[in-house]
Amino acid sequence: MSDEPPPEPSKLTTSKRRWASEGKFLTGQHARPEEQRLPPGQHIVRDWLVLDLGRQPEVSRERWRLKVGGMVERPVTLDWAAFMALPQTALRSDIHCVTSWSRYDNDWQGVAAHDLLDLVQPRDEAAALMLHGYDGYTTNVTLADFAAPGVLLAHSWQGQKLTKAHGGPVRLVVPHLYFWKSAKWISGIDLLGADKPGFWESSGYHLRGDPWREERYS
Ligand SMILES: Nc1nc2c(c(=O)[nH]1)N[C@H]1C(S)=C(S)[C@@H](COP(=O)(O)O)O[C@H]1N2
Ligand SMILES: [Mo]
Repeated sequence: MSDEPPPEPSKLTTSKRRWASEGKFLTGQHARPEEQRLPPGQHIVRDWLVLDLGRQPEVSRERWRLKVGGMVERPVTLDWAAFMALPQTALRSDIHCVTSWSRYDNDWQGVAAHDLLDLVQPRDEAAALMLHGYDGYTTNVTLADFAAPGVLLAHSWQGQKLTKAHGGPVRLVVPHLYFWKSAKWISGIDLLGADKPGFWESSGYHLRGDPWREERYS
């Protein structure tokens, strides 16, 4: 769906592949989000860190498109105006990155994932989604995880437009899973009949990535 070349390995991606094979940051604990806000093995940071494959695509709001297709009744390609014409939602959530940092109380604005699903109407056979970024990144989520409350296609953070470094003009935010699921510079969403691994999930990271169950690695 994206015609960008596949991402080049960087120092960070090489380390992250190694951490998966060594099981780095694993505590072996389980927790429940209702009882424990901070998932096991995480620590709180105040600054919002930048993490990606090392290539930050320049995408203006004018050039940005979101193509949603696959197993849907109504495939769409949204431009900025069409995206902003969808219902707008404000949500506060915490970030949990698999590299062990968490950041509380992020105020997002954008389009709720379930409002996007209402627009495209997934077919009965749809079970999962592949998310694509303008940098060539891919990551998968199940349809149930995408439709969950709190999942947002965000264009703003703390009342400011999302910066390029953090995935602007639009990124996904999936607050109940590790942050690698939250695709930056989102360009495409493909609805699939079965779940399958994206970029990190093919390099030793968990297919689902629930932080409270410490689903860091596969
Ligand atoms: N398109 C794209 N999205 C991405 C990534 C990426 O490399 N490309 N990295 C993921 C990872 S591993 C993390 S931890 C978060 C980091 O988001 P941030 O840089 O805004 O903190 O983005 C996720 N989304
Ligand atoms: Mo990450």
